[in-house]
Amino acid sequence: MAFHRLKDKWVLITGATSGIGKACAFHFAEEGSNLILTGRRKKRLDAIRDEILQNQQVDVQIFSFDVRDRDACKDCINSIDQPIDILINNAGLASGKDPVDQADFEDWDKMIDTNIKGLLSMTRFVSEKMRKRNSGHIINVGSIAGHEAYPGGSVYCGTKHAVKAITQATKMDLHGTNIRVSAVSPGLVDTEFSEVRFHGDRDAAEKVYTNMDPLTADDIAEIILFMASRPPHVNIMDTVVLPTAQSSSTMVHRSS
Ligand code: NDP
Ligand code: 8X3
Repeated sequence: MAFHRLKDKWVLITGATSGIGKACAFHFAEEGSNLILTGRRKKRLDAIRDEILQNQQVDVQIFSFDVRDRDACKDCINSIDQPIDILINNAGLASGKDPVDQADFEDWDKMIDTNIKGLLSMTRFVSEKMRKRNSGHIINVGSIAGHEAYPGGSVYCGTKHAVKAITQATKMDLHGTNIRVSAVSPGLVDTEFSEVRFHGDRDAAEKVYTNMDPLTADDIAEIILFMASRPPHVNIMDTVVLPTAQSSSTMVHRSS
């Protein structure tokens, strides 16, 4: 255990069934944090909870719901008795990479409703409680796509630019409280992200990470852990983190 400040804290992670959210679950549990894990795939949540409970002396609660369902977000937060010390707004996706004139409207709705509105709903319900306690930390998973745009990313990049703006405005809305608000903005991370983006096309997904060393979900979880474990007077606003082989959204060095 490296970060004593996280022991016994309650950490709610959205999108804990895979990738960055799942890695956060294991890393925070190792630090002695209690977990509230959410995502749509309940079997995965069950399995992750069981594995953590076999290895760590922490409490783990699971809630299976879609963050696009605002009532479900509200029901989840209202049914949690413990104070949520840290909210990790991680659930999100890219769906498609088509030019704006050819893109699919369903893809757009999925990204906007999950990455923006889902994140906002969770923030709305949790921050209300945090303000009453004058304590808490909201950590939003943004992206390099929130700092720059790329072809085929009009809506995904738009949603992540929104996450950047929402993070900044949330910090301002909670100005004068002890609540911290942060974002982490990764480049290429090897998770299920690309498989989801390309609608299950594994070949297309694998090409994204071919002949280069991408970031791992653990790399990002460690940064989130670092943010969350700073002393109460330290608020990291954002961290842009790229693989060494990546210099911008569109510049990726491949070995052959
Ligand atoms: P994964 O696809 O591995 O994980 C995404 C997680 O989000 C899953 O747990 C999924 O759970 C959850 N999720 C997606 N849609 C919903 C929904 N409607 N309701 C509830 N949960 C949902 O990808 P990553 O771990 O890479 O993605 C996590 C975050 O990181 C996303 O916000 C992504 O935009 C961001 N990011 C990813 C990068 C990358 O290169 N991988 C780089 C920069 C940012 P379930 O399907 O069970 O609901
Ligand atoms: C995910 C990274 O470059 O695919 O946010 O947009 S990228």
